[in-house]
Amino acid sequence: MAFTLESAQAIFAETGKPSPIPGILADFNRLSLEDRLALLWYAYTETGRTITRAALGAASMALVEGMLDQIKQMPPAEQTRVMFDLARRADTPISRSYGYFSVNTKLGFWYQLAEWMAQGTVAPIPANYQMSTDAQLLFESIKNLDGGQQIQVLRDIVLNMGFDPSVVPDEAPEAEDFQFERTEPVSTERIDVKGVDDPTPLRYFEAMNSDNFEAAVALFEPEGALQPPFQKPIVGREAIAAYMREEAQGLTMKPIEGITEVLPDGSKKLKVTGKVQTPWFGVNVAMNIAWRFALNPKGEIFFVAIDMLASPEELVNLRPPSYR
Ligand code: 45D
Repeated sequence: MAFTLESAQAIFAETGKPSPIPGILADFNRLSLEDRLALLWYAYTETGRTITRAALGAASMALVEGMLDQIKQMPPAEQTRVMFDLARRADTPISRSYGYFSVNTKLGFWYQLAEWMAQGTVAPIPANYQMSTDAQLLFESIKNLDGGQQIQVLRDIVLNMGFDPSVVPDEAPEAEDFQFERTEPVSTERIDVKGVDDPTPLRYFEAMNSDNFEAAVALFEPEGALQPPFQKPIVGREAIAAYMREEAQGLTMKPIEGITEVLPDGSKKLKVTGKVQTPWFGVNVAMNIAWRFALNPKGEIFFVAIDMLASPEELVNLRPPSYR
C-alpha cells in the first residue's frame, strides 16, 4: 500500500499557501464577548452577503422554533444575556440545547435572530457601541478576505458557540432531518476536469452534486478518509456518510482543473481545484477549494482532503513556482 493516513495528508501539501482563516479565528477568540458579538454583527451585515431565501424556506427549524419564541418574549437585557451565554459557551439550558444542534441548525437559529435584531424585536448591538482597536483591526482583515473565506469564518464562529457537546457527548438529541432545496437544478451532466482522466474524482463530484452520498461514499475504500477544511480526517464509509448527510447537502461543486501523478504500484495522487457553492448563499458566493485525492491501485479513494484556498490564484497555479 503506497499511502498511510499521514503520508496521504501530506500529498501536494507544499503546493498550497497557508490560509489566513485559522489566525483570524484565533484572534477573534481573544476578543471580549461584547467585541465578538459586535464584530459578528458588522461582519454579517456590512460585508453585504445575502443568504438565499430558497435555502431558508426549506430549513427545518422545528427543534429551534420553541427556543426562538422563548427568546423573542424575553426583555431585551435577558436577550442580550442569552447571546453572551452562547458566545462564552455557558452551561445554561438554551446554550446547552444549542450546543447539540447541527451546524446548519445553528446557522438557521442565528439567521432568525439576526433578522429580529435588524427589525428591533430582539435586542440589537447598541448603535453607539465602540469596538476595541483589536476588534477594529480584525474587522479590517475580515473585510480583506474573499467572500468564500468570509462565510467560512462566520460559519466556524457560529459552530463553536453554545455549550461544548464533547463535554457530555451522550446527551445529544437525535439529529433532525435538515433539508435544503438545491439553489441550482441538479445537473446530470458528466463532469470534465482538465488534467484528470481517472473516473473516481469525476464520479465523486457528480454524486456530490446530486446529494447522492451513498454513491459518493461507495467510491471510498472501506477504511477511507475524508478531511474537511481545518479539521481532522473522518475515517470509514459510515462516518463519512453521516458527516455528508449533515454538512454536504445542497452543495454545488464546480471542479475546474487538476493534476495527476501515478505511483509505481498504480496508486494515484490527484489535486483538483475549483469552486463550491453552499445553499446558504447560492450563486452569490463561491468558495475557492482544492481537493487532494489519494487513490489506491484499485482506483478507490483512500483519502481526500478539502482545503480552502488562500487566494484565487491557487485555482490555476496548481503547483508551487519551483515545479512550473
Ligand atoms: O453572535 O467535497 C449576528 C465537505 C450577530 C464535503 C450573528 C465539502 C450576533 C466534501 C449577526 C446576529 C462538506 C467537506 C451572530 C466538500 C452573533 C466536499 C449571526 C466542503 C452569530 C467540498 C450570524 C464544503 C449569522 C464547504 C446568521 C467548504 C451567520 C462548505 C450566518 C462551506 C452564516 C459552507 C452562514 C459555508 C454561513 C457555509 C449562514 C462556509 C454559512 C457558511
